Amino acid sequence: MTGSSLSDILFQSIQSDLNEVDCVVIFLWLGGSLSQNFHPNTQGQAIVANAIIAALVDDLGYTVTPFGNREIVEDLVGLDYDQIFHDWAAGYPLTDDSLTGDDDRDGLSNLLEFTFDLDPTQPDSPTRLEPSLVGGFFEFTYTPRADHLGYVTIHPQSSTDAKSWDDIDVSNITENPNGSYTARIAASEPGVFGRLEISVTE
Ligand SMILES: [Ca+2]
Ligand SMILES: [Ca+2]
Repeated sequence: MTGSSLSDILFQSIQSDLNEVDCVVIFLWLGGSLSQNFHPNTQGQAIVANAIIAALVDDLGYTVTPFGNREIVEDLVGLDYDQIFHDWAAGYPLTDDSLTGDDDRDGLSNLLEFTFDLDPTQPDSPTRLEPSLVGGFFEFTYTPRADHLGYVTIHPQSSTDAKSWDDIDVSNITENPNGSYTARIAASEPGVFGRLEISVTE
């Protein structure tokens, strides 16, 4: 880039109208001539682009969709986003090595076995959240495998009817020193339900 600094270009872009800004930001960072010195096809550049997009959305109210994790890894970096799961599954003689496979028929999908560091070939007791009542809150503790947490997202949820579920607020989720997590649900009549929703982080 010569003649203009990046901040100058962004500043000028922000003075433009919405559509121009959308186009200029993507063009600038992800493959246009102005980005040639920025090695655009890297995960780092995508993350920087996301930071810029987030600023435009948060501060200026623009409608721009950030890159998803899978989009960054597969489309921009050219790697298999699911590689960490495939590597884990390859360590076992699985007939069905998909996320939903359950070779040992213990009711826990391979994704759950992966998340909680279980053996997908040995039946485990389906993990039950055993709550305790502490100060007007039901608490339950779970222990995911730490190095698998980037690939999976765990949402502790609560419900009053076991049909409609809400994410438990982060203020009621504590990471413990041993790597476990404790979620709390305010006790109420006639009762409450708790569960963990596990999904691949996209
Ligand atoms: Ca299983
Ligand atoms: Ca198992």
